[in-house]
Amino acid sequence: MARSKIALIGAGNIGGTLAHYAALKDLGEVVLFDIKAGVPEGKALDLAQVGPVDGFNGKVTGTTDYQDIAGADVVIVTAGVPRKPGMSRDDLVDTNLKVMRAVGDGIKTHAPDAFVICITNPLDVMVWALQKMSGLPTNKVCGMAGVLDSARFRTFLADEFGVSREDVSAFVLGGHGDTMVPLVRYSTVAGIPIPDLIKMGWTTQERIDALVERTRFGGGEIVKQLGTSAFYAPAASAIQMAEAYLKDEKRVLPCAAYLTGQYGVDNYYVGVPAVIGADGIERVVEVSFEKAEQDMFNHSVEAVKELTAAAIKIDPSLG
Ligand code: A3D
Repeated sequence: MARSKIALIGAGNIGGTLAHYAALKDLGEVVLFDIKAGVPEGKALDLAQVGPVDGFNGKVTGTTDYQDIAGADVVIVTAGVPRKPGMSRDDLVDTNLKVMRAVGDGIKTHAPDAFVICITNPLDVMVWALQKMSGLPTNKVCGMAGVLDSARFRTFLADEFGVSREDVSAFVLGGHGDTMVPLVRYSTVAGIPIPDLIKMGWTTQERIDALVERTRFGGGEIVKQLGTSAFYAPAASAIQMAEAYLKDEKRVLPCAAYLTGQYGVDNYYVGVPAVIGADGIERVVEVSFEKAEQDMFNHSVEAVKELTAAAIKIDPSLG
């Protein structure tokens, strides 16, 4: 059987890390694409030379030519610019929208059957634009944010309780911005909901509230220290989604999915739990909200809608 092909559009910090994870997990042949000649080729050569040491045989190549992504099964998009300290994700709209136009054309022409995972920020608007610009079906285009935001919340919760990170599950829904909605009621330690753990005296509501706030600004915390965006955990999160598609795992993962009435939202990409399998986003899972959760979710959706309207102003063909 032929190996799967994974095309990575953008060979920067996340792109390079994605290639490394994809190779180590032997997910298939990896093609790194970037407009900066030399970068994808150089990174690919370096990564291919990891093969003899770590035991993977899939080809890793670098290119500046879209023809080389032809027939890709998965395309992961990180092309564009990341945040610098003091910037919000929303400050990137103008620049990254133009990048999505070129990437959308490349995918439409050369990899129209791929499952596309967008990571470029501001995520919910970029994935929405990329779907329109590529013309791929909405179930085959999604955004990575929820797995990362949930991983951040899970890390903070595990540290708080002094338990394994693996035993903590959490959902973070809504847009990938400061309005994201970490759902405490649906977050558990080995199936025990956080509110029960508060009653059991493991922690307090105040401490959980502080962790929710830290999760909301978890990306910014790293930008401030590093001077640029996080890349290890974002790459690991997108690879988990790619693997779910390639292996038809039916994983239930929070991701930016196109909504057609679910959660009362129509024609926008918003972070929700979804089943990922061989058909891409196979199903959106609709959980019920309490009043306060619904208010937070609505607030987050409003932020996504406002930014989408701003994108349409910049590129009226999207309207
Ligand atoms: P960086 O290391 O700068 O890599 C971006 C790469 O894109 C660079 O190598 C550029 O040369 C390349 N590029 C620019 N324009 C094009 C183009 N038209 N076609 C192909 N390649 C191009 O950034 P990064 O890898 O750290 O981050 C990439 C994106 O991910 C940024 O927009 C970040 O804000 C975003 N990001 C999102 C999350 C989420 O959770 C959604 C987390 C972290 C970063």
